[in-house]
Amino acid sequence: MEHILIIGATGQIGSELTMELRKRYGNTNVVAGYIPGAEPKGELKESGPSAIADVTDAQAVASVVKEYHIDTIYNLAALLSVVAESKPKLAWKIGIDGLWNVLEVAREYGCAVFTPSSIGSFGEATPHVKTPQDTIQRPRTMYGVTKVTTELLSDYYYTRFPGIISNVTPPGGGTTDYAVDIFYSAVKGEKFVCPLKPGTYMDMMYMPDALNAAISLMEAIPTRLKHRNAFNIAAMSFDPEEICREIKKHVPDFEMVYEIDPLKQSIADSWPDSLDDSCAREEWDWKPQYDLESMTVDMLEKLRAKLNK
Ligand code: AKB
Repeated sequence: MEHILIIGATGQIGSELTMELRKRYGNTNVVAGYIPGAEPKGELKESGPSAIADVTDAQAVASVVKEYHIDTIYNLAALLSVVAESKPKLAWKIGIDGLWNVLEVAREYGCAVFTPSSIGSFGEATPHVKTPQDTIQRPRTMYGVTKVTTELLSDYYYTRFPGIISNVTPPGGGTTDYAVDIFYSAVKGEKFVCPLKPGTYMDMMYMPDALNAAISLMEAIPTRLKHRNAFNIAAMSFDPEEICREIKKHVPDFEMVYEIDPLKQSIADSWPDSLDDSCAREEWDWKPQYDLESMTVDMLEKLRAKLNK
């Protein structure tokens, strides 16, 4: 990886991945791709080049790749699960037509591509506990359909991300987002209204581990990889009760009540409770650094500093 383009650089993962790649590969070698209306700001804007790179416009992506001699593309453009249910056509246009454009440009210019899949690529019929690397994938959500199609469309490498928790850019429109929102409520001293039932387990990951996964896989030794489909990666699995209990250890007055959102609940119920990530561990030494305990400490500390609490 010498010259890298991040498509979706101002989104939840993109904003932090761009800065991490600039740290590792040099500021001028990492281009922050964005769409009009979501321009980079602050450090993201000042620290390196940025360019309009809308996945729905193949020409625009191709001209950025050409201008900056790009050899690696991280394609992070997507609508998250809950939003995709209300805008299925747009979810397809961005997730699949967009990916097609990226793959075509990558083929023409000889670029490697990373594009994330998700626990959303699984469905009701998938074994929910320790979900195997190779298993049944018949999701009923539009988000899931685009993620399975993404996996089938591409021979490149990618990972199935769990819910990503970060203290920098908030996510928008995901089923796992409650696990980010809960920290903001705790730090602001507000009661948290949880949209999912107790006992709803999902895999989650702290952002530093997600960034490491995305970069390590692109740096992996190809001959060690036995799998060419998306890798399961995991770090922790918890339900609303467990994360609430963990936060209460540090914020004893914290309160959580339940008001179930039927759409989010049905999506969460169709997703695995926990993934088996042993193939990623064996084939490219995947190993997360954060568990629920250490993530909670770090999230609360960073959010308190950010929100001046
Ligand atoms: C979502 O909840 O939609 C995402 C995901 C797990 O892919 N965070």
